[in-house]
Formats: sequence, C-alpha cells, structure tokens
Amino acid sequence: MSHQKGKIEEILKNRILVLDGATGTMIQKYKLEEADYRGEEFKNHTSDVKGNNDLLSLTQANICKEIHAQFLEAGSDIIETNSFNSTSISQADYGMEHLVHRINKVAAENAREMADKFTALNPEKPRFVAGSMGPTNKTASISPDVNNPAARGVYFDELANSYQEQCEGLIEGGVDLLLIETVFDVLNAKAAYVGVQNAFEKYNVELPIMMSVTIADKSGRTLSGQVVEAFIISLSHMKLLSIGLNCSFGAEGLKPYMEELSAKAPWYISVYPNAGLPNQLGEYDELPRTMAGQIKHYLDNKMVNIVGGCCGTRPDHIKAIADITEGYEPHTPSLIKTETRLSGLEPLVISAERNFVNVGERTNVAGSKKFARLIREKKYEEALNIARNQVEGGAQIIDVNMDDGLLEAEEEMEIFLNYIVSEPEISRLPIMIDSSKFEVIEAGLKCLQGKAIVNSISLKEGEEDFIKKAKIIRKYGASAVIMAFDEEGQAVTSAHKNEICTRAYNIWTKQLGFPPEDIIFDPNILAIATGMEEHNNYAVEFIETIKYIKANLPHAKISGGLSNLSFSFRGNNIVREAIHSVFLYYAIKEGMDMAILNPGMIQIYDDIPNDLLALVEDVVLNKHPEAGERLIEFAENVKGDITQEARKEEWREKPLAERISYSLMKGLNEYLPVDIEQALNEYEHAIDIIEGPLMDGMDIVGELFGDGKMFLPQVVKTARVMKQAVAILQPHIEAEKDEAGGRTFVGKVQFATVKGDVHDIGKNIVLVVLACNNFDTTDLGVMTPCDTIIERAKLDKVDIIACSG
Ligand code: THG
Repeated sequence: MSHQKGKIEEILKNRILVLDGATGTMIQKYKLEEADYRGEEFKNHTSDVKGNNDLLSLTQANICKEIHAQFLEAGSDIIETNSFNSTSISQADYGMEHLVHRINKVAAENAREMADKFTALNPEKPRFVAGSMGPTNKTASISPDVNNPAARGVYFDELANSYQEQCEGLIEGGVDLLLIETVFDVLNAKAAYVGVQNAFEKYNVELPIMMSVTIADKSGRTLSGQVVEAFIISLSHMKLLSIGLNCSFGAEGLKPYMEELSAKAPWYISVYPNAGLPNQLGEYDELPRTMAGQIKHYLDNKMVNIVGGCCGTRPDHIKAIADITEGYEPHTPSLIKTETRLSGLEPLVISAERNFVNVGERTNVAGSKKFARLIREKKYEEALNIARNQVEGGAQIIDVNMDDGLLEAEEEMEIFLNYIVSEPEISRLPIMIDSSKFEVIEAGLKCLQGKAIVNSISLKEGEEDFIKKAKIIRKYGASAVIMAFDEEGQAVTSAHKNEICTRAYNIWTKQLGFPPEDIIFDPNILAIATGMEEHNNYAVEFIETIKYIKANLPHAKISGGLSNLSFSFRGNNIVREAIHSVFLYYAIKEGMDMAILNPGMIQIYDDIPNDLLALVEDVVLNKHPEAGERLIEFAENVKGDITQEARKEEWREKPLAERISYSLMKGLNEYLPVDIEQALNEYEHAIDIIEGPLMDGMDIVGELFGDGKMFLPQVVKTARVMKQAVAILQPHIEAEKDEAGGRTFVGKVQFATVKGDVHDIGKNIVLVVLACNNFDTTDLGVMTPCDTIIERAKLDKVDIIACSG
C-alpha cells in the first residue's frame, strides 16, 4: 500500500484536475475473444466470461496497464482502476464472486504501477489512482417484480457488504482515493458509503471519496427518481472530496444540472460526461474538440474542479480536455447551509422563516384504526391510499408507525416503506420513521433513498444509548426527532423540557459534532382538560419551551404530535379541531416549525364560533381553573358530527356570492357546480365571477394565511377548488370572447411556473384574466427551466414574460 495521502485536497484548491476516459471503448479496440478473457487461469471456468472487462486485470494485465498509460500520456491526473463491476453482486453474473477481493487488489496495483511511473517522470504533476466502484447491476429502490412493489433485487446490507469487500481490495492494492460512480440510485450510494466506512475502520485508513451521480433522462432525475437537490440532501451527511455527474448525456445536456449541483453542493465538483449522445449504432461520436469546447463552459463559469470523460471518450478526448484546463480558476465549494434539509424524490427545505410544515399522522397503526386493520389484513395498496390522501390533503412529510403488539413491526415497516417508494406521488415527500423500537427505525432507514426523519430517540436510556443511536442515524444520513425524555422520565414542566433539550443538543452538536439543524425537538404535547388539575398547564409548558429552544438552541427545529393534545375529547371532532387550531395559532407564533397531525382535520382559527373559541382559549392557555370543566360541558351539547351537519345546511342559506366564497375558503367542491351555474345566469360576464366572489374568497384566504390563521393544507384545498371553478368558467369566458367578435390585440404574454415549483393556480387565474382582456397568452406549464423560458420568449417574440414561483 502506498497512497499519495493528503495531497489531492491541496492541489484541488489551486488547479483543475483531469480524470481519464472510458475503459470499455479502449478494451473493444483489442478485439479480445473468450479465450483472451479467460487466459490460462480460467480456461476451465464453467460460464462464459467474454465481456467481463474487470477480469482482464488478472488475465490481460498488460492491456490494462497500456490503457492507463495512454490516458496518463494524454494528461490525466487521476486514473480509475478497472474495477467498475468488481462487486460480488455484479460478478455473480459470471460466477466469479469469489474473485472479487483479488480483482480489485490487482486492478489497483496495475493502476498504481503506471501512475507511479508517470509521477516519477514528472514529480511536478503527481498522478493519482481512484478506485472505481460502480453502481452494481441492481437497484435497492425499484421493484424488479411488477406484481409486487415491495420486492427488491438487492437490499441495503447486501450492498454495503459487497462494497466493503470491493473497497478492501482497492485499499490493499494501494489506491489514493475512491470513486463511487455512475450512481443511479442514491440508496445504493448510501450503502456504498457505509461499506467504504467499514473498510476504512478495518484498515484504519481514511481516503478521500469522490461521488458521481448519473442522470437518467431529460427529466433531470436519477433512475430511481430523485432530482438534483434531493440527492445532494440525501448525501449531505457524507464526508466527500467531490460530487459530480458522469455518463448521462453529453457535456452539453448536463449543463442545467451541473449549474444546480455546483451552486448547491458543499464539495468540490466533478464532471465526466459521455462523448455526446449515442448514434443509431450505439457509438459515441462527439469529437474531442467539440467536447472540450463544452467542458470549457464549466471552466469559464468556475463550476468544476475535476473534469474527464465517460462512455466513448478516448485519450484524444482527454488530451483535448487537459489542454484547455490550464490556467482556469477552480470552483469554490458552496457553504454548508444551516437550514433543515430533508428529501424524498424532491427536496424539503425548512428555513427559520419558512411556513409551518405538517406531517401526516394517519399512516400509524396506533393512531388510526383503519390503517391498523389494513396492515393486519395485508391490504397494502389500500393502506397506501391513506398515505396518498394525506399528500393530497397537504401533508409535506409522512409519518409511518407500525408499533402494534400483533404486528411484526420491523417487517411491516420495510414492506410499507417499499410500497411508498414505488409510488412517486407519495415518495416525493420525506418520510418520518416512527417507532419506539430502534430496530424498526433502522430497518426503515435501509429502505429510503431520501433524507428521512427518525422519530424518535431520547435520553430515556441514558447518554451511552443516545450516542450510539445518534451515530447510527448519522450513518444513514437521517435527521432525528429528539423527545424531551430522560433517565427520570417524560418532561412535563418547561424547566425540565428545557434542561433535557439543552443536554441533548450539547451531546449531539458538541460531543458528536452533528449539525444542529438535523435535530427536531419534540417537547411532548400531552393531553389537556383531562379532569386532572396537574394536566391543565401542559400546553402552556410546551409553548414556553418553544420560546426557550428558539432563543437558546440555534437551528434546532420543534415538532410535536398535535392530536395527543385533545385526547379527552375523542369522538368530538368539532372540539378537537378547535383545540388544535388554537394551540397551533399560539405555538406557531412562537416558532413551532412542524407538527404531526391529521391534515384533513384542522379548523380555521377565525371560523371557530366565538363561544367555543373563548372556552378553548381558556383551556389551551390555562386561563381559568374551571376552563376544562366548562369546555366539557359545552362539548356535551355540541356532539361533534351533528353540529357539522347542521352547519353545513346553514351556510347554504347565504347569498350566492357568499356561498361561492365559502366553498372556496373551506375547500369544498360539493356545491360548486350548482353555485357557479347559478352565477352564470346572474352575472353579466363569466369573468366577473372570478373577479368577484372567487377573488374575494382568495383575498380572505391570503389574509388568514398571512396571519397564521390558516395552514398550508387548508390553502392547498382552497387552491384546488379555485382551479375547479376556473375550469368550469373557462369555456364560458372563451365563448363570450368569440361572441364579442374580433379582438383588439393588446400584447403577447408568456407564462411559466419556474423550475423547482409545481404550483400553477395563481398563474392560471392571471392567465384567464389577461386572456379576457385581449392579451395573447401562452403557458409553458410547471417546472420550466430558465433556458426554456428565454428561448421560447425569443422565438414567440413576446412582450411580457410572467413567471410564477
Ligand atoms: N411525538 C412524536 N411522535 C408521535 C407522537 C408525538 N407519534 C405518534 C403520535 N404522537 C402522533 N400521531 C397520532 C396519530 C393519531 C392520533 C394521535 C396522534 C389520534 N388518532 C385518533 C384517536 O385516537 O382518536 C384515531 C382515530 C381513528 O382511528 O381514525 O388521535 O407526540 N414525535
């Protein structure tokens, strides 16, 4: 083992380094046959091995070294070992799993020998060997069985072990760094990282790690569905030398993703694209100078530190690239953010100023009878609908809990999360893995490519246990809910809550060096108005602790299980909803960041009838010793569902405009078609219905949202109703326009919702209004990249560009 330690980080500060090109294309030129692959040693091997390029490290070492030499000659600073497929998982195709350690070791030695030779010739330009670790031929996030979404071709632990074995061979062979590459599923990459760390521990070394992801298609996602920012977040716990993109399309096609990556990732940046897109014969024929010209874009914009080539790139490509890197200033990694960042297929960033985030509580066997029954009966597809409904109802994170004495919680967690992962609509959200058993949590973490939240750990079992679990959580790159629990038990007073949170914060951040933004404190939301006097102040104690955490424990977030609060009023949803709304109103004011709740069950604060509101405020804020009694008394008379029924009828008596506004504010679509129909008869122009009652309703929603009296899931429902209303009205508006005959052309407006955003309701409304006023409008839809917006605007010669985001 002779690594060139500690130098590459220094060199990268000052100049651009060049990787090598494709090995496969080079090997093809030698036109090797089955017998050449086998060599003497494997001539009796039972299965065919032609195409197992990694085997050539053993049987045709000279060819491998010759290829390395050609790239070194062309100017590569870093060459890759010929070990892309040298894991037991990939070698199983050839029945060569047992050779993996040796193949990796020899591959590394071959490269080491040539790199050292070139370094000796010119010590000013030291050459490095990167141990290539490919993605394997299996993904841990996608089911290979169409009939079973929960099936997997490979599991996390298998991958981690397989990568560890590969990494050990590479270390023994003397590589300088490791390159986890062509990542198409970040869950595989997380397993690779764990395998590499285990190998480091075993050999007591630590080598720099390069990570390189491949984008599957022009959607800009990995094969397993993550967008760029989402996978950066998934990898954010890793200590990496660099991150980059390779393979995919040519250098040109990678531009928008490289821009995002270099702007958001806190490591050095690499890029080694294919030589363009493959032609009809599957060959890559981008010319060296064309490719170099495209790489130049990245250099000009200070976006990269390491450049090279992937499929189809030969030594002349590498030479052309190496020739232009001279004199360019390297990219400076962007700073690590202090926001709480989570991901599923898409990112969820919770900044200090951000609006409250809600976590769907319904996929919890202990919190929903229906969900529990579906899991017990193994009706996973139906159980999935509960998750989907929460997403549609505005949940931004999904809590999953399988703790039930009658269930194999670990197994059920794994199955259900694998189901969720197969459902892009749901798995775009981060997952909160909820269990009191740590084995269940760990099983869950092994299923998720995104950055999840562990719910929960605490100091209940003492510091040693807390530290052990915290380290495991970090290993998988998750954030954690820390409950205000210690060796003494559950904290109920704010003093005790504050003390525990401070202690946990110090261990997590100072002793373990973990980022504070990955802590989500849960200072225990406990039931109030239970009839026991000592419970009366529970909500107040919680709110006091919010203030304390916000003032004293920077960047930590605060959450809680909201529905616990109103347990004494089970069966009376009117009262429960009112209690939740009042509590959130005050808690969010003090800085509560998120809560586990039923997104479909939050009343609008301003809509709580005055008599009920007064009673609930007294209870939540503990203003009166008899407050609980009075609320219970009141509750007896407003038997939950009857009142809701009665109220339903009541609002139908209101004038038309108010009814339309009401439907909108409440997110109700039941009466919308009838009311709009009536409005079409009463209003002169269809557009007046939008500009009148619908916009009035929107204004109120905007105000309530701004005041913290409405929460996102409610706003989302509102938006959906607005969209439905506009859809009903649009044909009428068009027809009226035609009737009016001819049009006075005012101007051309191009609309788009910007990349990163999928919301288009506001935009659609503006579009309709402008169209009615004789503007010529075009709509590019949602998630529109900047380049497209500009290109289309030029093409269509528009007068105004309008963006929604
Ligand atoms: N903190 C953290 N995690 C938690 C909690 C917490 N996880 C679990 C729980 N508390 C939050 N989840 C729920 C889910 C449902 C209900 C309460 C809390 C609930 N369910 C209805 C009931 O019991 O009346 C069930 C109705 C039905 O069966 O449909 O109230 O505090 N970190």
